[in-house]
Amino acid sequence: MDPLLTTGGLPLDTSPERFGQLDDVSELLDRPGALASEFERRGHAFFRGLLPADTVLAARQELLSKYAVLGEIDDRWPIMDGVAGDRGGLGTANLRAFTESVRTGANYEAVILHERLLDTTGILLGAESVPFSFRWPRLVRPGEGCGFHCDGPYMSRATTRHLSCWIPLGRIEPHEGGLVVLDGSHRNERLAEGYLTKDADIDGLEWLDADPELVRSKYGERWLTTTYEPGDVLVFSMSTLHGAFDNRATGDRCRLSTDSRYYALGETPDPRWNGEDLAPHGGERVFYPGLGSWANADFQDEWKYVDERGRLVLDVRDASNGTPANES
Ligand SMILES: O=C(O)CCC(=O)C(=O)O
Repeated sequence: MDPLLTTGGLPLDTSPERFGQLDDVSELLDRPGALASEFERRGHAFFRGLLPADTVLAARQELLSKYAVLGEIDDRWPIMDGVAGDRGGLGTANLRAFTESVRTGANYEAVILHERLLDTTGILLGAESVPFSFRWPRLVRPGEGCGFHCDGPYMSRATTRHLSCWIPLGRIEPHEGGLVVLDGSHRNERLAEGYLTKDADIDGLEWLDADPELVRSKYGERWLTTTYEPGDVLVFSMSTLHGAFDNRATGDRCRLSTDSRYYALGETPDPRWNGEDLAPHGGERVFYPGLGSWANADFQDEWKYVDERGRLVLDVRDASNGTPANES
């Protein structure tokens, strides 16, 4: 029997009319016009093996070794297995410095700045592709996932000629925390006229409803995912609704992936994520996903307050309904 797929603890209906597999569109790479039209039509494009697997696995090794320094990864097992640790160093580490080091590692950059990725996103953007200054590497611990949302309200303060790439840094089966997109959602009028007109910071957005069946029936057709392999890349538009399955991997393994954004050369990108001295979502915060579940109120599922020395403030402010993982 296939493992249970859940989002936010709720089971997903995997009957064929509600759930399916992502189609690999790699064969369109030598027909740029057709590829761009397909992306426009579907709101996403999945490429199997776009990047060299060894480049991706070198990034995995680099990132997991860094997370092991915090005790996030237990190196009594092979680092590459990504087994969750006791997080013993998390309370005292300077997370501002740590997250900067993760985002700027040479092997990590070799993935998100890879020529094949820039060329491919360039085809989809219809212009030379420029990476956003900020990047979003993610370690997702057992039990954690990502709520449903579109990237538009978080990324579209300036140009709308931009897109998101989600890249697994290792093999990820759906039940191990794979990304899931809602087919048809990018042309859903209800989203276009409501949610997608908002600015996440100004309007204080949280995740959309947690119930996958409710979200599917309101905004789209079928949930799509796959078993991701190192080298695969999923590209999606700012109006494509997506989330990630809860990580229910055996052996306490973490999911490691990265998401990054690219815009068309000549456009002005969202200043929240571009330029120097960024302070995303205001205040003293670092991108450190997980450790609890707050429906993303005040961005807390992904952004954590730190003190003046970069140390995690575990009791995240205003987490009135939150459930920090260490209190469960
Ligand atoms: O990897 C995840 O858990 C979520 C990624 C995501 O939401 C994104 O790439 O926009």
